[in-house]
Amino acid sequence: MVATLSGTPARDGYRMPGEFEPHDGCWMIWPERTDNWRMGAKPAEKAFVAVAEAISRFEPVTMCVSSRQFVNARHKLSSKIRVIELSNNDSWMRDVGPTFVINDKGGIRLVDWDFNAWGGLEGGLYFPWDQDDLIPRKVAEITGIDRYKAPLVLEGGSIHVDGEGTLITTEECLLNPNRNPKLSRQEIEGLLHDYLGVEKIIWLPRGCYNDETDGHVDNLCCFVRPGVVLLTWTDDPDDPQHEISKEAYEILRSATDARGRSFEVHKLHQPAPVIVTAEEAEGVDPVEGTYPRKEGDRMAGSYVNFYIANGGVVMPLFNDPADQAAMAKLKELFPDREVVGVYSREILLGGGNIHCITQQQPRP
Ligand code: KQY
Repeated sequence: MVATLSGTPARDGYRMPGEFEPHDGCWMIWPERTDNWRMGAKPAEKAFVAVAEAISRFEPVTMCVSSRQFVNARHKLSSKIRVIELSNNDSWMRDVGPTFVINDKGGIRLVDWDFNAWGGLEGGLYFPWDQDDLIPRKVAEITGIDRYKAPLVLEGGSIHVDGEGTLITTEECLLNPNRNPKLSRQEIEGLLHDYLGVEKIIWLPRGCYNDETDGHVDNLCCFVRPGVVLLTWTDDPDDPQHEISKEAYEILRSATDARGRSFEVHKLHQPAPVIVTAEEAEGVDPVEGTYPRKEGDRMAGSYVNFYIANGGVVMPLFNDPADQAAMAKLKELFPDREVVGVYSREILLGGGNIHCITQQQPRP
């Protein structure tokens, strides 16, 4: 029987490993809701299949699917991919899934955060979110991995760790009153320490321009390995992203990590602004009172939103002139991994990208 543990990972000797450490596999959720994914989610399905197939070249992939979509997903995914039925409200496994923690004795446990759909009734992105909130508990049952229940609203995309005590996040998200209004910055830092085993937190002010998650760090910057970070970038001073990236760059350049190292900061030049077309906006089913996508909306396109797999990196492509330079940069920074690009505009139209729809299960 799977236990709900009463201590905390830090006290029990567990830590969240960096994404670049070895994995046992990757978890994803099948896209379905027609008020987020255009044209009945059919174009998004193709993109999710491409991501899952790309990752499955490097490590096992589990696709979680509602009962309504099980047969469809099973048919469209290759037999290498495990397909299991799991209720959900949407398909952002990075944010709704568990965070796995490991120790140095071969142990693995998971952290189950509170989830409120990126802001609850104060700017959240959908209601209800009850099935998403149950996912970590169900993953614990499926895998037999014991679970810590953390008293903190947190999405996996709002944090990145180096596995050696350092965490990067944004104030825009973690200090947003729509997440944990009763907790101070110090209390949030305390919980990140307790549940992830981190010692030092680097706070960047803002995430990417127009990121509807309230500035998740996983679209802005990430660790390549301890001491080396990658930041989305534009040289165009008229682009609102310029000031955001410059501010983050300066903080990262002057910061040190938990081990006292300065960061090597690499710039990853963003694609041209990704603008929603009339056809794309019209393909999304309207929700009562709101229209989820409008023609002319700018989506938060960034190459940083990639997934690091065992021996591979699966990165977003936008059919943009900057695609090849971004891929070359990732090949240079990850010389021991194969870099695979997936055209991911359809995922971005839903509000995120490859990192947001995946969650690694580390190898203990
Ligand atoms: O991590 C993410 N980028 C999730 C975004 C949710 C968008 C819902 N429309």
